Amino acid sequence: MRSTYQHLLVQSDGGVLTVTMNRPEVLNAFNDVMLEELTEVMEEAASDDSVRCVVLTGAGRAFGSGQDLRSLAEARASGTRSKVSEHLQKYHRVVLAIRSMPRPVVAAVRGVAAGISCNIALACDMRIAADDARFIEAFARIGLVPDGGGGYFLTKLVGVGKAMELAMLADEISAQEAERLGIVNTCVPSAEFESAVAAFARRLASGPTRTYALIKQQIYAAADSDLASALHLEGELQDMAFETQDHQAAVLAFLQKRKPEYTGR
Ligand code: T3D
Repeated sequence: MRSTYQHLLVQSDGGVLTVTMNRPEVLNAFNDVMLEELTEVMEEAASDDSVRCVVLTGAGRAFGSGQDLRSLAEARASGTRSKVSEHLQKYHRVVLAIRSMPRPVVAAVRGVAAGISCNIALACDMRIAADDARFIEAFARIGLVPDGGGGYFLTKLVGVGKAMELAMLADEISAQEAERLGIVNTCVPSAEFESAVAAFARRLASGPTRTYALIKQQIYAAADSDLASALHLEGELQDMAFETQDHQAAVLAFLQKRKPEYTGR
């Protein structure tokens, strides 16, 4: 992993990789450089055994404001803009990198998460929000459909009717409402946000990492399959979990009345 990026801050500590989108002057709107850098980091983290949890967050007062509309308008005016479905493939690559990464990825959302930034937060495995967070499927406000997997993620998280409302009306939802709807896992007071995110990430980073990778595979497959297929996959994944050192050491620790220590192997 590189030591510096143009629009990201990347910091590794105790197995937690914290990736901060860093264009605060435009509320961390995505330009192509930031999107490419984020994709690079997520793809590299997936094969880096020292990373046991990834936290994605934004610098300053926001998580992110979606696609940079100024660079979009400039590219359009200069005729250098590719077809939008081609441009979207770049976003799809980062969404798929997050979903397939064999590590838990947590979005830590402070302030606004709008447009495709909102949907990248939804692509993460879990979300922690500060109580000032707000989520906006802003697309319909500018005549677009939710992209970056938004239609898929929203439907899974809140169901068809609510997804329809959030996508069509594009109203802002508060952190508290997002927690009630199941969009965020937990909402914490702003003053406690950083310590709550750090504690959550540290806990995940000191868990049975290989088993977490299997759980991630299991939960996402189950969301898209029938019971018979889910039960079949469960058996295959449990065969693998049974072989991990963390499983075997944790059983021994239980029998010896000790707390287990997970090495991630
Ligand atoms: O390219 C493709 O592949 C298509 C994909 C599209 C994906 C999408 O994400 S579409 C949705 C794009 N995003 C939006 O439509 C949201 C636009 N922003 C807003 O509606 C508001 O800024 C917010 C509701 C997010 C926040 O409002 P507020 O009042 O807290 O902040 P603000 O004053 O509007 O913004 C602060 C600054 O950030 C401001 O710049 P200034 O005036 O201080 O120089 C504003 O222009 C800038 N900014 C905010 N969002 C964007 C942005 N600059 C460029 N692009 C943005 N998306």
